[in-house]
This record gives sequence, C-alpha cells and structure tokens, in this order.
Amino acid sequence: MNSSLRSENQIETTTSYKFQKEILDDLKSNPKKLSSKYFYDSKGDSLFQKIMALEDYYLTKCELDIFKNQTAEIANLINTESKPFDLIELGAGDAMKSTFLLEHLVRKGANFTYMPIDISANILSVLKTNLNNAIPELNIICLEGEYFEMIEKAMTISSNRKVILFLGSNIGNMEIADAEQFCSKLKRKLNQEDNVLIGFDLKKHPKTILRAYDDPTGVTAQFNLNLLVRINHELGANFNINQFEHYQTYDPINGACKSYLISLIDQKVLIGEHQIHFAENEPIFMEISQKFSPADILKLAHRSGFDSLSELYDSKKWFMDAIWQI
Ligand code: AVI
Repeated sequence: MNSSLRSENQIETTTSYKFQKEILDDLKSNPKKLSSKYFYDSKGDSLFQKIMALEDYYLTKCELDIFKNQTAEIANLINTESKPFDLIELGAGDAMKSTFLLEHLVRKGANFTYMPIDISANILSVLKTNLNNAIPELNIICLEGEYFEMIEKAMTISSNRKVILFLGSNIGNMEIADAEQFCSKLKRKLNQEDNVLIGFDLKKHPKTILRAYDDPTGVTAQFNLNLLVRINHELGANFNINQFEHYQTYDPINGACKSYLISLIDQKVLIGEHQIHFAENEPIFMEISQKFSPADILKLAHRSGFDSLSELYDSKKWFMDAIWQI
C-alpha cells in the first residue's frame, strides 16, 4: 500500500470512528439526539435536493431571488476596492445561488479565486466540473473538509482579502449559542478588510414555516429517517425505520423550528455491540432550523464582533442575506 493510500485509509478510519462515537454518545444521552450534520450521505444529498424543489420549501427560492436580482449590489458590497480576493463558500453544495454572483464577478473582470469548502469530495468534484463548463474563466480551488480547517488552509494558499459566503440558512442548523461561538471563531480568523455574507431565514407566519418542514409528500420525514438508515449501513445497526415517525415543531417566540423522530413502540436497537433502549413515544431530537428577526441578526453580529454592512431581502422579506464587516 503506498503512503497516500495508507493516509487516506487512516482518515477514513478516524472519520468513521468519530461518527460512531458521536452517534453512540448522542443516543445514550438524555434526551436522545442525533446531529443533522450527518444527514448528508449520498441519499441524504439527493433528498435535500428534493426538499429544495418542494413548493413549500421557500428558503432556496427566496435566497435565489436575492442572488438573481441583487447580484450587482452584492458584488459592489463585497468587491470593495477591486483588490484581489478569495471568495470562500462554506458548505458550497451545488453553488446554485452563488453561481449568479460568480458569473457577474467574472463578467466584470474581478480579480478573485472561488474556494468552495465542502465535506463531500463527491459534491466538490461535480461542482468543479459544472463550473469549469459554465464559467471557464473562473479560478477555482476546491477545499474538502471541515470549515475552519479549510479556512486556515485557504489562508496558507493566499494572503488575499477573504470574503466568506455562508448561505442557505445553514447557520440556522446551529443553536443560537453555537451560532454565536461559530461567528466569533470566524471573526477571529479574519482580518480588517474581510467580509462575510450570511443567509438567514426570517421569522414569519408559523404555518408557513411548519409547511416548509412538514411536507405532505413526506420527503422531509425521509430526510430525517435516512440518518437511521445510514447508521444501519455504516455502523451495523438494526433500526426499523417504520417504528419511528417524524415530528416537527415551531416556536414563534424564540424562532426555533425543531425536528424529532418519535419511537412508535418500546424497542431495543443494536448498533454494533451496543444496545439502545427507546421507550414508546420517546423523541430523538434531530435538527434545529433557527429563524431570526432582523434584530436577532444584528445582535448575533455584534456579540460575535462584526458590524453590519448591509441587509439584503428577497421580495417577500422572508429571507435576509446579511453582509458583515469587521
Ligand atoms: C440545510 N438546512 C439549511 C436546511 C434547513 O432548512 O434547516 C435543512 C433542512 N431540514 C429540513 N428541511 C431542510
């Protein structure tokens, strides 16, 4: 075995050990939980694509509206003095929204390198091929791995100004305290002239929010249940997914939209050699999709050391892309 293969295998072993440890710790905790960052295996990726295409899942359409219709404004705000810069996108996925910005920047002759960061090598390679075809002039460096490790890597690749994109309300998948920690850490990595652009889903009629996360076709339910299927495949578990049901809540006061899987019966599940007991009606907390008011967003910016530079809304005012400076 050559040394690069050996180190790839070591990375794989470390990653799957981390996955197993986290899953077991989370299912042995009280209340039980699982981390939504593990939703995205290849089946999870394709279910999320289906969610984004759902009529009621408005988030993607709203942010697309901003990126389609306010592209020049975003470009002016982030491309301040036309100095070379690195445009780093956290969790780039298929870069559907940012492609509008990339095309615009290339058309305007901006001097920048696009650096998408994603945990999925597969997604990055598809993205690179698609972008090479769509925008051949674009400089692109894909960074595969965890956000902060890859931001550090980007710093070693070039000393250019950094503009960080964190779109799609991904920040909403963190508890508020974690989002604050995340933004503070991000701030510490950046320099005076850098900017961040973060997509926030706004508080709105509770029924509109619940419909987006509790679709009648059951795709969101499958998306949640798929993590149990993944645990079955990757950790040798025996979850019977018919014995768990997706349950969604939204609290219009604190803006927390939460999903759970409810155990329909009293049951024991094996994960490798570990046995986990689920009482009838016991919940597993799966995901938070936090909703914000403009004031909540300003508070988050200030508490993590940023200043607001601009707030861009879609035509319905359901979503905000906030641009922050240091
Ligand atoms: C990726 N993330 C921003 C989605 C959200 O809206 O919280 C994940 C999702 N979960 C259920 N539907 C979509």
